[in-house]
Amino acid sequence: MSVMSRTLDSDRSPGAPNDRVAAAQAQPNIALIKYWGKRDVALNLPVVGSLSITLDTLWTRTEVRFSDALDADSIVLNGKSDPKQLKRTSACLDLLRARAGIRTRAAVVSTNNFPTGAGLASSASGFAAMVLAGDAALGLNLTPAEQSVLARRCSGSAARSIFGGYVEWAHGSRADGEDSVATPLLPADAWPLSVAVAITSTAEKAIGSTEGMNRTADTSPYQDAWIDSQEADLAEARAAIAERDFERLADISEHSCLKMHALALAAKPGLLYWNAATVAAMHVVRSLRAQGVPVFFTIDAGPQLKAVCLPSAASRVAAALREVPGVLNVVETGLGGPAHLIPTAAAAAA
Ligand code: 2P0
Repeated sequence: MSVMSRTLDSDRSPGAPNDRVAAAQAQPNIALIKYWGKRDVALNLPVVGSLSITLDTLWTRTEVRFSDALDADSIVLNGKSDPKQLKRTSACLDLLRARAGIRTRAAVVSTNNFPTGAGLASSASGFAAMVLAGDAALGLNLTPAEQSVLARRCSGSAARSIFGGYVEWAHGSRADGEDSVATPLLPADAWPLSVAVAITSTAEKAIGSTEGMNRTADTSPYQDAWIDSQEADLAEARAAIAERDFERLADISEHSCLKMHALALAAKPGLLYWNAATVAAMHVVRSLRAQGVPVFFTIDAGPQLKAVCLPSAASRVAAALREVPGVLNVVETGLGGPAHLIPTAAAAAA
């Protein structure tokens, strides 16, 4: 038995006969057309639609155990009790409890096989996995669209990690947000792409996405331009994907990434998510592309750079990123499938 699974077992609530338990795995997704900004903070509704790719070899595995023996919710993340995550976890469990009409508390045990809180969308895979596991534990029989709506309320980008491959999350127009849901555009194997994640820091980011988005909306002079131009960017990305046109997808994805960062940089105080290695890696990707290598970059609310390329270029791109000063590690992955249930033993052994 590994050290990790011993820790998880000892932290686990003792199983009681009437416990309702299930486990699920979800993968992070990377937005090519970015989500940034909320039109309703309480319901977590975005000001813009977004479009993403779901990854495969990076995952979150989560077990949710509802038990009458518990008098409070708990969360064990990567083998450690994590009180900082408890508020958001309980808020997500509350949504599941409301659906089931119960008040039973739950113990959540979750493991990521990648750094948490460093711009690798651990909240996307984490809350998608939690919603699937909670749904199964309580026998709610939610549709994937309903799971996406619930996951969105827990963390916006989690709406997209319910599905695999290429996914679009609509901003929706209803005040209750029920039409702000993700839908799959194309399965991963219909147009396989490779992704190299250049990890330039494993520290937790100083300013979380929610705070960053709200500061941007309140203070950035570019907020209206961001909202006004998003529909055209989404249409361009959809067309590029439908035609499997890599150059077209590369151009619009880098544009959306740089525009999101320009928007956030113009907040007061400005949000600077890049470090020196991030910028160096951007130049390396641009230089490869100028030499005809099919690759582009995208960067989220953290210092990691994600290079997206055709599979034929994957080893060359990863090798070039490994040479960048300040790049600590490069994780190579492809596009993956939807969030899915797993045996509870698999979550425990993660
Ligand atoms: C995205 N990001 O589209 C954008 C681009 C980061 C930059 O979605 O407040 O953790 O929980 O809804 O989903 C990260 O924000 O934010 C994110 P909340 P979330 O992937």
